[in-house]
Amino acid sequence: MKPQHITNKQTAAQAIVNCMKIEKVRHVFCVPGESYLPILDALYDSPTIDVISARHEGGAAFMAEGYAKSNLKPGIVLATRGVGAANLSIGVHTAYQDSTPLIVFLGQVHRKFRGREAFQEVDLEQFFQPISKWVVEVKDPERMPEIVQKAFRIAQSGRPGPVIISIPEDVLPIKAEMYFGPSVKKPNPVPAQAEVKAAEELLLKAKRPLIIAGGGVKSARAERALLTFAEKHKLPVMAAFRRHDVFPNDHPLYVGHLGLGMAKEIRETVAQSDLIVACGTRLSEVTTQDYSIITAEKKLLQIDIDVATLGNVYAPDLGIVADLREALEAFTFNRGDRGWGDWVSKCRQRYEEASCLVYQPTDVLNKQVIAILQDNLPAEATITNDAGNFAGWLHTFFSFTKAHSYVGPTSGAMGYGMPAAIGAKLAFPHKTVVSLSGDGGFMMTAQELETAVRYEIPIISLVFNNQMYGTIRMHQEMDYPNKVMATDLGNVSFVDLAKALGADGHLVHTAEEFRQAFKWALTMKRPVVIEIQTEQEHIAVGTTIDQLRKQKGE
Ligand SMILES: Cc1ncc(C[n+]2csc(CCOP(=O)(O)OP(=O)(O)O)c2C)c(N)n1
Ligand SMILES: [Mg+2]
Repeated sequence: MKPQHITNKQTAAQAIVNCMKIEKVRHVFCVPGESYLPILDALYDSPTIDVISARHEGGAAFMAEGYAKSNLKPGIVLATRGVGAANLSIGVHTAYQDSTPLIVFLGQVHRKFRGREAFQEVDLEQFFQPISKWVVEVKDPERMPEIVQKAFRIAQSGRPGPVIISIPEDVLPIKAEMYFGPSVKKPNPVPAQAEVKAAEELLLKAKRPLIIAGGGVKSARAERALLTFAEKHKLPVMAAFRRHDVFPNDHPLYVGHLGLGMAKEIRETVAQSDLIVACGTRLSEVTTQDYSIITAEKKLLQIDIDVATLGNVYAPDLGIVADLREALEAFTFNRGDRGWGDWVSKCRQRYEEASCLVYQPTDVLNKQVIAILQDNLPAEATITNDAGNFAGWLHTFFSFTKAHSYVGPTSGAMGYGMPAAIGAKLAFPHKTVVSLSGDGGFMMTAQELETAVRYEIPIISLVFNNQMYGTIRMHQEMDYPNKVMATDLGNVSFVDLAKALGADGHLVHTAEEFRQAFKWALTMKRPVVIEIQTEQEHIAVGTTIDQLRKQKGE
């Protein structure tokens, strides 16, 4: 490494915190452990970094992931040895699947005890290898800055993702001369001229092109470039799974979201397209609807910052490694009047049919709640969500119009929504942050409400309580009708739970009650929960338990 500044002797733990300062880290999320007390001590001496001590490492990791996904800066997590590592691994997996920059520091057992199955010992390098971009154990204290700075670089460069640093506890207090490099600047690769030309030729030949925009557009902050590009050529844009905010949903060029339980109208648009322009999407199982939508007769133009993502699922006719903003700005071709206007209008019409959100008092409560949210959320707001069928109404009907207004787990991890809201609120304190969860998912990390209370982080949590693991019940009814097993849940008062944890809450049964409660929540300066009692029968968007049973019976 090219040394930049040499400092006086300092401990390896202080070096870690100094690396954080070089990268302008403002928040770290942790559950404390005796294995890394020197890092906590170095943080004690560093008032520019706030430490958020969570109730569970899974919660801490989701907070850090939600923080990173909101403001595109790396999320930092600290935890202890095998036990903390096991607990937080769900957040690491989410960061891996969602391409979110995350850096995890784990105290490890003493170097002299390694390999003896010491107290709480886990070989962290093996443990995290399949779900991280890089995992490393630091054995030499003087190499701490080199490795930590490399971790910051790897987490953010190319396809972002999680990096794990394991540090034997005896390494942390050792003093050494430390050499620090400059802060990380992400490389922004530009497409070659020949690639731009080849891409333009593909586009010009297409009759029904369709852009699928994914997280790569968000991490390149290329939303505006995408809008300009799409507008110039009247190209339809579809959002990849849980990347709703990549393009304004109310724009005539937005034509839908490739999600779970997708409407047939949206599927029709993809089926009719003859060129897919995959922009910063890894074409995941959900985005491609079980790898079904990109058929042999379609052309595929894939642009991604990561060479390993190109062709990982489908061999593209043309694959370009580039930063999405650089790539979209490089396309300067002109199709003249032969734009794709007619094709776009049809696609948009289909999207509107599938997602029409007109407030009807007869609508199922879940849908009315989304309509009320749409009308009452301030312009500067972020929505986070958990995994579960309650989210279907949000994903189908809510219209995301601003960049960086949605934070959801493409990993489908339950328990994500509320802790991610804590992270999002810390990232953007001026924004209203609302999490949506089911009763099942909320209970997986409900304890973090106390973390929000302790640090005075005012988030609004909506809990859709249908007293069941509804999504799994739906699959159960589809495959094994009338045989309910393991999917019923007890009757929890989420309002009482919120109050017990120091937050506030309201129980609602009707749309009108929800409207009042939500208005009240917006005025609150502390964490609040709105428990929405929903019916089991309306198990998913557009279907009921009775209908599922009848379908199977036919
Ligand atoms: C951590 C985790 N465990 C299990 C699952 C499988 N799973 C997906 S949705 C779901 C039920 C969600 O229930 P709830 O949060 O109450 O939402 P609902 O579907 O009832 O609206 C389960 C168990 C998962 N996605 N994540
Ligand atoms: Mg439920």
